Amino acid sequence: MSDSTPSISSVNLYPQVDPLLLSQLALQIKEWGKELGFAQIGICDTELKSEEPTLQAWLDKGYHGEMGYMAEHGMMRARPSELHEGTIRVISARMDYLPPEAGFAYNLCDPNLGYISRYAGGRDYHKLIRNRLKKLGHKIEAELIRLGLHKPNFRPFVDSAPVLERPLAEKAGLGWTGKHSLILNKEAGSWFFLGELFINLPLPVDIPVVEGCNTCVACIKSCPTNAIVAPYVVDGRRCISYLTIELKGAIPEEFRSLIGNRIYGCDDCQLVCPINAAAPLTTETDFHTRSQLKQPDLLSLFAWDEKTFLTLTEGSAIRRIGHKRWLRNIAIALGNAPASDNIVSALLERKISAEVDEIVVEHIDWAIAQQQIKATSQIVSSSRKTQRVIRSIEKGLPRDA
Ligand code: B12
Ligand code: SF4
Ligand code: SF4
Repeated sequence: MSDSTPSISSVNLYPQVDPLLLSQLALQIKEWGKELGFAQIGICDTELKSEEPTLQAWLDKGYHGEMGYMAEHGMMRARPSELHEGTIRVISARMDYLPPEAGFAYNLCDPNLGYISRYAGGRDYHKLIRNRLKKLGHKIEAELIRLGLHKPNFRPFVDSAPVLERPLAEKAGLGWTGKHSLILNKEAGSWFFLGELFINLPLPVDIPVVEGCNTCVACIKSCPTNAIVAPYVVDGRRCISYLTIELKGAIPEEFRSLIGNRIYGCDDCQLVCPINAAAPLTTETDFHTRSQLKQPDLLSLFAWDEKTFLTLTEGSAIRRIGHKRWLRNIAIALGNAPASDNIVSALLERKISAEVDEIVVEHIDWAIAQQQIKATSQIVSSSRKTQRVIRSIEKGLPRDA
């Protein structure tokens, strides 16, 4: 085959298809999306050239930290047709995850409880959303075959692959980029996951929404670790989500007190966001918080041995961090809890258990030192920013407080 011969997947297989038929199909796809549990579906082209300089600047500043995969694929992240050959449209989908009885304020108020990001209390979303997107692809395929047309070439993506999901969602009309860098939707807030179906079908595209945050800066002001370094720009290395989930080694000391009782991820920038005031609850029972992770007591979680950890987090995203990082994170929260002999005993007991490594031991030592300082000085540590977040939840999110 000569270099100029297009490969099968890059040939437009649908040159003669009536635009009206494609418009009807786009509407049908949105209906199927709803039937499959998606809150909304939008369609966009693959042009992301304007995002490349911002993505490059973010990488050049090292904001990705240890997330090597963010830099590894170069600008392929901004070029869907390079990632999956032949792609000319992206079907962008969002699925709500806010569980009922989220109890945000109650959880953040009590430093003896661990706070787990509300996206992670139920089943791992990656597989669930990818399977639903695959089903959507098969429905489109069946319809095209029924119409006597070629089979489409499609591939689903959720999070893990090098895809610029948020700019795609914005182009597809699912919402606008908030100053915390997440996608916000006027009716739904930001408590949703994103996923995409890359496809070689020339569907009509949707129009991006014209909305914005206006003068609000609540998320920037409330971020416990000042990770939102400028509007729309998050220094991943400072974000509690990165520190507690992505970072494999020691958590830098400067962030430990600021982490408070957040043991897996963080929701603060979303909790103070006024657009989230009326966000809908998820319709997926799989995303409901498992009973053992609802308002969990730190000491009980710290007592889980590895086997218990693996059993109780089976099928959940939390399992990915492994038992040692779990202990590392809880040790920090115990160091931030009010002085207590029970906590110090649990830390000392854990320190000599067979399940810890050097990193966990170093965090345990830090926690014991924090406990000792508090025992002698009667300091009750609760950051002013967290107090403000709690007040904001109680005022703005009464259903979820
Ligand atoms: C790496 C990553 C992280 C990192 C880095 C975060 C970050 N802001 O980049 C860490 C681990 C910190 C993280 C944390 C979280 N994440 Co995350 N994360 C990702 C991932 C894998 C890539 C994001 C990325 O490309 N970052 C690189 C930067 C450069 O891209 P960007 O922020 O999108 O930047 C673009 C825009 O901001 C824009 N931009 C820049 N300047 C300006 C200026 C203006 C005016 C405008 C309009 C735009 C703009 O240009 C940039 C380049 O295109 C995506 C999944 C994916 N594949 O896309 C999930 C994803 C973004 N994460 C998600 C979630 C839920 C979270 C958390 C809420 C989880 C939690 N509760 O702990 C937090 C939120 C933290 C936050 N405020 O961002 C969801 C967001 C869903 C949504 N509603 O938007 C995603 C989409 C996963 C998914 N499939 O659902 N995450
Ligand atoms: S998730 Fe938490 S730490 Fe990360 S940017 Fe939002 S408020 Fe800051
Ligand atoms: S808190 Fe305010 S600035 Fe931040 S994303 Fe929400 S509306 Fe935008």
